[in-house]
Amino acid sequence: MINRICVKRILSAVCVSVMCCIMATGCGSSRNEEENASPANEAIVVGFSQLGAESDWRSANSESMRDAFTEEKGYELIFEDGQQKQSKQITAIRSFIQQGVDYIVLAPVTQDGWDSVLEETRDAGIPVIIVDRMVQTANDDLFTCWVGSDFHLEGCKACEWLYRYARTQGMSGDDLHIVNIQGTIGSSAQIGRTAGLEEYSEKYGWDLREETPGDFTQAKGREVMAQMLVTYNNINVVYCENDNEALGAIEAIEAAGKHAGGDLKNGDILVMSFDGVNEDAINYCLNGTIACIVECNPLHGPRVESIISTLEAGGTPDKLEYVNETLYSSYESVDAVTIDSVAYPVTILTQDIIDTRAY
Ligand code: GYE
Repeated sequence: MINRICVKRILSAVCVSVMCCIMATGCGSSRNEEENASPANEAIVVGFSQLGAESDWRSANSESMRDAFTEEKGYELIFEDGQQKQSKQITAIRSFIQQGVDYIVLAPVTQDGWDSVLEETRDAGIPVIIVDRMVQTANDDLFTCWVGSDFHLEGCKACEWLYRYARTQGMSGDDLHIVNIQGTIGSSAQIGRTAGLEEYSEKYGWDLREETPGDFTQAKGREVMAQMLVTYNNINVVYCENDNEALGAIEAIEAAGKHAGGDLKNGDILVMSFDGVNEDAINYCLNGTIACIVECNPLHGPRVESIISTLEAGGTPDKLEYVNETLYSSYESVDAVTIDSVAYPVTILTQDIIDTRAY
C-alpha cells in the first residue's frame, strides 16, 4: 500500500516536474496545476513507538491505539515495536523525524535516557505525546504532554488493601512474609509499584524478603517464584507487578504443592496483582486465587486521539493526565482503602462486572 508519506513524495516530485515544464515552456497555468496536485484531505500521520509485546496489558494497549488511529478517522499510524529496547525506540523516533510525521507518540520502556532524542524532536518541531509509562527529562518542555496511570498510587492502594485484609485475618505486620516479583526494572510502572510496597513495608513492619525482576512476563514470573519458594519457607504474600507474573507465580505455587488464596491462617499464599486485563487473571480474582488486583487501564488510544484533536484545533492539552482506576477483589472484608485522606472503594468482583467491563 502506498502510504501518505510516499504520496507526499510522489506529489512533490510531480510538482517539481510541473514547475520544470512551466519554466521550460513558459506556459502560465501553474496555479491550477499545483492545486490539482495537492491532496484535498491529508491524513494526519502519527508515528507510535510502542515499547514491546510483553503482556496482555500491552496487547490491549496496542489494539486500542490501532483502533483509534484509523484511515477512516483521518489518520495514518506508523507503528513500531521497540521489543523492550530503548535503542530500538530511539531509532524509531529518528525515523519518524526523517519521515516528517505530524505527531510522535512514545510509550517508553524505561524512564531515563530520552533527553537527546527529545531535543531532536523539538528541533524538528514535532509534538511528542508520552503515553503509559513516564519519561524523566531534564526539562519538561521536551515533550508536549503525558497520559497514563499513577503507578505509585496503584502500589499504595494494593498495600493498604493488604494491610486491612491481613487485619481481618488476625495477622499483624510481622506475620507477613512478602516477596515482590517486579516489572521491567527502570520502567515507571515498576518504580511506582515497588516504591509503594517498600514504603508500606517500612510503615507496617512487614518482612519484605526479596524483590526480583519478572519482566512483566508469565514465564519469568513462574521461574523467579519457583526459586523464591525454594529459598524461603515462610512466604505468605507474593506481590506481582502485573497479571502475567501473577499467573506464573500461581503455577509455581501449585507446582510446589502449596495453595494460592486468602486463607492466611491455614497456610495459603496470598497473590496480589496489577492490571486486571488478562482474562485468566480476572477469573482467578473472581474465585479468590488472586486476592486483589489493582486495575491499570490500557485503553489509551482514544485519550491520545483526543489530545491530538485538541492540538489540531490549536488548543493546549493538560500536561499530565492521570486515569482513574479501581481495585478488584472477591474478598468482601475490605470495602475501601484510604490513601492521603482519599477513600478509594474496592470493586467486589462478580461475573456481571467481568462481563460488562470494557476490556
Ligand atoms: O502494568 C504491564 C505492562 O506500563 C502499565 O506494562 C504498563 C505495564 C503493565 O507490561 O502489564
